[in-house]
Amino acid sequence: MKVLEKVRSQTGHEGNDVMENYFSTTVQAIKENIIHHLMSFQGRDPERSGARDVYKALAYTMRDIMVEKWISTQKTFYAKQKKRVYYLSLEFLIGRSLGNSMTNLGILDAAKKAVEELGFDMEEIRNQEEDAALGNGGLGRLAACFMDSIATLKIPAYGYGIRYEYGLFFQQLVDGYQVEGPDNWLFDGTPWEFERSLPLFNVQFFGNVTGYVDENGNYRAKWVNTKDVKARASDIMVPGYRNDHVINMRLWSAQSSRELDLTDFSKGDYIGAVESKVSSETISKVLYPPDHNYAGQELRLKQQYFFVAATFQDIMRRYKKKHDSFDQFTDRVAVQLNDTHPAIAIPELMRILLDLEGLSWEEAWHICVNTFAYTNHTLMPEALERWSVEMMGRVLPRHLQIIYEINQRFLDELAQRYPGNVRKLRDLSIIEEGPVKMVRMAHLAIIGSHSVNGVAELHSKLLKERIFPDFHEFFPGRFNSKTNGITPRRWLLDVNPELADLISGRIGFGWITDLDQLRGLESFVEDTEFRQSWQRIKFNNKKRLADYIKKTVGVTVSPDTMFDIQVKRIHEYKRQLLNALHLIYLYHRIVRGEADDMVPRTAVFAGKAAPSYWRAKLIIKLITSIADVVNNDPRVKDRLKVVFLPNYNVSQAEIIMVAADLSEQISTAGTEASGTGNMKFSLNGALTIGTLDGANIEIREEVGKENIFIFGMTAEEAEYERKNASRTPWQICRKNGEIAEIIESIGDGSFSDGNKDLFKPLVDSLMDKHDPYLLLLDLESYIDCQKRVNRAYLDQENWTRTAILNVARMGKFSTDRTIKEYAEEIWGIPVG
Ligand code: NBX
Ligand code: IMP
Repeated sequence: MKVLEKVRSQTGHEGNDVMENYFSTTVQAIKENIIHHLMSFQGRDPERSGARDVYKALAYTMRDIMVEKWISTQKTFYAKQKKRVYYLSLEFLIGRSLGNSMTNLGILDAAKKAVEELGFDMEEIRNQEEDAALGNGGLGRLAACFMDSIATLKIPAYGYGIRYEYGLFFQQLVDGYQVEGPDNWLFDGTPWEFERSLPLFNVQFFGNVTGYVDENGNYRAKWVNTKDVKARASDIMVPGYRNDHVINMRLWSAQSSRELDLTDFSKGDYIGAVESKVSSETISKVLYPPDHNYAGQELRLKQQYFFVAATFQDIMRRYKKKHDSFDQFTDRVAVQLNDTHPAIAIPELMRILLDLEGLSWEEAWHICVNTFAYTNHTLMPEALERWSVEMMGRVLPRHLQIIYEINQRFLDELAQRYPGNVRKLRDLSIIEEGPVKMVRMAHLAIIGSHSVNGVAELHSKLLKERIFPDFHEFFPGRFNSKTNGITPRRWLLDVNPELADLISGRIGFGWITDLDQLRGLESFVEDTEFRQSWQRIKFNNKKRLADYIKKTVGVTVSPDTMFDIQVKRIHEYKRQLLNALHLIYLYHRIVRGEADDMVPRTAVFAGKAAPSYWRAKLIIKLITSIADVVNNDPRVKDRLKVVFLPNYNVSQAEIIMVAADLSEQISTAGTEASGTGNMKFSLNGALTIGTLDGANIEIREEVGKENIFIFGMTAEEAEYERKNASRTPWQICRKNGEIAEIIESIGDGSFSDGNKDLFKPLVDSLMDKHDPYLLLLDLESYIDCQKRVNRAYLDQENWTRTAILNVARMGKFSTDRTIKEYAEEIWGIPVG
């Protein structure tokens, strides 16, 4: 306040206008700001600066513009005293920020011109940026898309997460195998964050719980003798689309609670003192890849609690500025838990309200349940998080007590409702009994929230019927569905500027914030000129991907072939292997000379496997091995190429998605919660080949079943087959010689220089009658469906018509729609 008054008196400006547009966005002003940043902050000579310097200076320029808008956005939050939403996520897969912020601020053209006038090319500048890979896959990217929509819809909200020093590992292919390396994305800092010196919060670990009687004669617990770590905030600004609204993601880093441990130091143990500083700072060092073996990983639990404890201190600080009781808490605060990763927030809020604020259990529990909502992202029972009771009790002793108390009260209610039903009590308990007692975080999240949502219709239905039926019965109305989406700003406007221009030229710009308006494109389906432009744009995008492939893996592919693409995390349930089996099928046909009617294809894969998931890594090796054989067999000529692109990330996805003709979404029905890649492809004019799984079902509903290639079992049929195995892989191979041949060729060393052992584990799983992913059972249907794709592609005009209809009917899959549903139906915040 004081600074502002001073500026006002010196400049003679009245009221708020000193603050208004402090940073101008004309070409001239952007140029001046770039030069200013080069000199004042980077100490560079503008005449000798390179693309990287200019990238940073431009990023700082964007950040300046955003922070001004952020300050006024925050002020309106305070002025209007509205309910705020806190989106808690251990992952935000942001990718690059420059393009998106220029677009959303509406200064892309001006910035481009400014950069050009300084002698640089915008493409080159944009390529200087490191990806912020602070997430593993769909869950993390969804959080990033949500932030864009929340800002665009002007919802008072914050994202909270961890500022990992190392993001998702860097994937290299060495001899066709995945090799992981560190993703040191912060080696040179990032221009997008504001590192805050305040607030600096204390986070406790370990220690023990004692009790005392407070001034009112009530027993209160006290957590003492703890080892503490400090949490320091960095803010990353997120601008809404051309609406002057800017929100922030607050990411925490761990900092040693004392610069060097003085007791060690005074004992003369200098190195020990440094080690203990380093060890407290490891908490925010690295993003964990998904692993079924978290249970014993203390550091992961510490990350989760560190993040939650810091976030709740910040939430409380903000709430207490304007309130001196907790009566209005649930009218002012909503917390969305992105999966169970932050679910330790439930006992943490209880601890704050009970131990620090002195509320009764009933009051605290009422606030807790009405504050939290939990989103589930998986149908795999083995992927549900569990922590050993022993470890929880050691690292977070007070939280374990609270969890036990929550559980006891819940079990008492259950016992009342279902007298004598021991099975129910055992199945629903937060604590899993057994040789090693475990805390089931999903149960804690369901019991401690007023809303539990799945991320697509089928997923939500299966959560209710298959994964948590007893909870659904006990808490009717608590379960609901929020179908995922993607932000059209990044996933069409930014990544496919030519297509965006073509679309806007015909139907105007309204679609950017109201994706349903894409329906207007349907009337251009029969417009030959429109279709030609459409095809030219797709061709250009394919050409760009072809160049990228050449540059990264050295394989020459032709943009005249069908680009058949599967990019996503490598996982058995996503069935990259099914795609690989089809490619072997095509290869065999070509070799046998039966491929006259075959459209030349380029099959592209990309994705990372969890470092501990050896079977997924073997699938990568199989794909790269098929690529080696197929791409080097002279009989194949240019009819088939197979490419595995290393190090899939958001910025690679941006090049890939727009270039696809065919999008592979082929998970076993009933396994993929939703998928969001499916939406990105379709929004950019690829046709989908897919199973009736996740959001594919809703995509089919929207685009019409004649405009999508669906094959395979339904979720119900898959469930039935898993139980009854009506057809075994052996029977299928006996009946279908071509399928038998595919499997044999993997087993006999055809793709492994004669080594029959290498892929044996994959052959064994394919031939196992208990294969949970049912690959062989869907293979015939998949191959048939691919034949339909092949025929359809021969008619390019009709293919283009279908592609246009796909884009025209993707309106539902905007995160603007998803977020509006969360806001109105879960958070109790009306939207515009
Ligand atoms: O979340 C994904 C689902 O698999 C997709 O079907 C869904 O579309 C997407 C968004 O709802 N899940 C996901 O990406 N999970 C993880 O990345 C993950 C990360 C850490 C972990 C477990 C899973 N411990
Ligand atoms: P925080 O909400 O305390 O994290 O502060 C974020 C931003 O909101 C600050 O930088 C201020 O611009 C603004 N702000 C913070 N407190 C107040 C308030 O009490 N009234 C109005 N604006 C505030």
